[in-house]
Amino acid sequence: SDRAGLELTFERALASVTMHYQPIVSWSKKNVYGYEALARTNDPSLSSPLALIETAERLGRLPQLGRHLRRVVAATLGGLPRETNVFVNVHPRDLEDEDLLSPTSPLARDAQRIVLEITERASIEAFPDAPRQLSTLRNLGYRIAIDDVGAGHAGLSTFTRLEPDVAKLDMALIRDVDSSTTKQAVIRSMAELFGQLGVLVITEGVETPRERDALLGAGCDFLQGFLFGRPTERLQDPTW
Ligand code: G
Ligand code: MN
Repeated sequence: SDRAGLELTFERALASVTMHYQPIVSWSKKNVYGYEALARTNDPSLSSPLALIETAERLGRLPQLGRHLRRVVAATLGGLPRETNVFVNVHPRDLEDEDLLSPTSPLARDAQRIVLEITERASIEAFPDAPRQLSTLRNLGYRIAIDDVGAGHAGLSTFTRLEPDVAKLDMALIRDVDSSTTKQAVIRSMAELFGQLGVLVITEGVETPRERDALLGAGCDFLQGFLFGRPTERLQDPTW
């Protein structure tokens, strides 16, 4: 059947997943604050992480996908410098998975260096237990980031409700920020607000020196994007 075929494709894609790591830098310190783990498959029919997630959703296998990805991260952590933070994407629905919430899961022993990124694109408001689950994760030592801020449901209520440690500003806000005084003003006020709340701000998708300079001018310091390094399987030093 179609379903059996899809199951097979999904299993094959899952088995081919590798983790790639992209640096997040502090410009002022000229060091790597952390790496974001990004899944890649070399399966032609399910090559993008998004296609993999959509298929997992259709098959009701989202928990299996999340568990597998976190296992691959845990298995590759040893290749990263000890002192760096590792950013791991989790689907809001993963917050319901006992494997993630467990103190004996593969990632838990390294929780102190793990920042779990929860996307704001899928409304986290639809997950009423999220605050309780996030506090369980915090008690295990993880930190929490809200991903793609400014792209989706980015309500400020998300921040008062979830009290994350980190906000990752979406690359749509960053793109051509150097030629938009509006974007600069929005980012400057977000950087100020989050600074006052004690939330660390990371800007994603920085591609050009002009974007970088505009972000620095708007009060940002933690930067991620192709300008500093692409996601790669073998760690590379960032380009400054
Ligand atoms: O949703 P999330 O923010 O986790 O998505 C990160 C994605 O953005 C990754 O697939 C990564 O390859 C991509 N990415 C990272 N840096 C850049 C960049 O500078 N430009 C573009 N276009 N994409 C980037
Ligand atoms: Mn992310």
